Amino acid sequence: MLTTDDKKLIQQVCERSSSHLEQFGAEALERMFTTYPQTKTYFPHFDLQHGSEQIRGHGRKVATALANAAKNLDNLSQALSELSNLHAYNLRVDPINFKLLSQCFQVVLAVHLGKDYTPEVHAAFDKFLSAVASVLAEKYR
Ligand code: ZNH
Repeated sequence: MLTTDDKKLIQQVCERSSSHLEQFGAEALERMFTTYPQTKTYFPHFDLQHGSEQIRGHGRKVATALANAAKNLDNLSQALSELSNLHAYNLRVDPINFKLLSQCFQVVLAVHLGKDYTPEVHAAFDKFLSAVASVLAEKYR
């Protein structure tokens, strides 16, 4: 469960990152593709070279979805319901991968926030990204 303090930290970080959504999203994706190459199999139609238009565009979409979720921390299921359908019924991404991307997002935040990426921010994002991942996985059967 996210505490009131967690929610504040998440929203502060998202506001601070709002002008870098594409960059942070793309960096997280590139990090995921390099660190966990098996994740590339979901993107056979993408140019996965560093800085490609598709990575940047998709990075922006994913990070924007997260920023939007951060504005709806009290009703994540509702806020993410369309994305949840998409991942469960159309994309059929193995939910294991949500953890991998979350991990990569944390590292990107740590790199950019530096000393502001405190253990408290880390803990809050860990809970937030896990909550997002469970919503995205909740319609699988
Ligand atoms: Zn995902 C898509 C979000 C994870 C895979 N995604 C997508 C989108 C979004 C997202 C927003 C777009 C949609 C539209 O267009 O409508 N994701 C997301 C999030 C997350 C995710 C938030 C977490 C956190 N995904 C994921 C993973 C994977 C994926 C992990 C694998 C690995 N997605 C995907 C795909 C797609 C998507 C494949 C499609 C792309 C294209 O464009 O084709």
